Amino acid sequence: MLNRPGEPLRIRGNYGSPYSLKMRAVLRYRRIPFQWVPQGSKWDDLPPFPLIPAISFPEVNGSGGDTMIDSSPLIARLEREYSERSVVPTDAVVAFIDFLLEDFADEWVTKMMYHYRWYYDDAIDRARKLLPLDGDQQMSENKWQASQRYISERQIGRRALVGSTEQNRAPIEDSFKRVLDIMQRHLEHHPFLLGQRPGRGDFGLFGQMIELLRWDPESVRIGIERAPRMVNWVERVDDLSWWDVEGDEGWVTHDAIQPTVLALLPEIGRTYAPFLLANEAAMEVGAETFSCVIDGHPYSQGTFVYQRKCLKWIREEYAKLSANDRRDVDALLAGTGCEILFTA
Ligand SMILES: N[C@@H](CCC(=O)N[C@@H](CS)C(=O)NCC(=O)O)C(=O)O
Repeated sequence: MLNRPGEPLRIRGNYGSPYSLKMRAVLRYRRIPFQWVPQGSKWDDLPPFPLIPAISFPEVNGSGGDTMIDSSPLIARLEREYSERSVVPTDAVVAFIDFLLEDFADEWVTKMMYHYRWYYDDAIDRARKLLPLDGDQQMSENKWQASQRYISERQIGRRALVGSTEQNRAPIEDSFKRVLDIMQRHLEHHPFLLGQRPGRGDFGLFGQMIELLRWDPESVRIGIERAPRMVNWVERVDDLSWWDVEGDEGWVTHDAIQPTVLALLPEIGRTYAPFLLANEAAMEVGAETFSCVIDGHPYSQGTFVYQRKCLKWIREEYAKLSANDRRDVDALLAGTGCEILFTA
């Protein structure tokens, strides 16, 4: 079915999917009318895609509707097509930091999410029982049992590819705890990462963290212990349609980014930056797996084409900065370990 002018966007997702909840939260905050379509349900008539979320855009002036995936490019498209309540900071330096934070959340914090969902037995038990019901609450008992087996075997089988292994446990879990500690401090004084309004980094972090802090038993327990403010934050960011913003107001200027947000940069430099470079180097020689040192621990996983693309996108955003803005970004990144993204 093609959308017609005036119809809402349609978003295919499920409740266990961090990127689906990320995009639903963006649409809610931006007050863009949408209809939620549970993936694989009887209501799901969107064209097939390998990933969720997918968003189906209405037809405008006979242009033909279309459907696309991938949350970051989707956010960029929504920015082009809807002007109110933007999630991109107006200061190019702040926007670059926001872009980097979103990517860190999407690609590194997601490892925490996958790990806490598919590594611990009680988490696996919960996920395998609940996830199949997203698409069909009235699923027959037999089908439900079969779906549980299928999903848990498949996801457990992919742990090593994503990086959730005994060897990588310390770098992933330690990073989760440090991010929680930083956010607990940050949220003591500020509602969002970069001012009085949420940016793309907030939504990226929200998507992963709502799963970690509301779903998966071990990470929920750690969250309550270390970062109750963050647990509450994810509930709030899920629906910010009520949050008032005036035009372009509310963003921090680049010389006023909070120290608690700047504290996330060395976290990126300690974990995600060496990961991205090692993945890129492995892809260049056609390796299927790679090893590197993250936060002093040996770390190995399968090479990821998509994450090489992420590194390219980060470099493109950096290249787009004016000379002055780049100088300011360099000053913010100096000594964080993130510099290697641009100098290697
Ligand atoms: N880069 C994509 C990632 C989306 C993604 O990985 N989605 C997961 C669910 S959260 C998925 O659909 N995985 C395919 C599968 O499990 O079959 C985005 O930002 O939207």
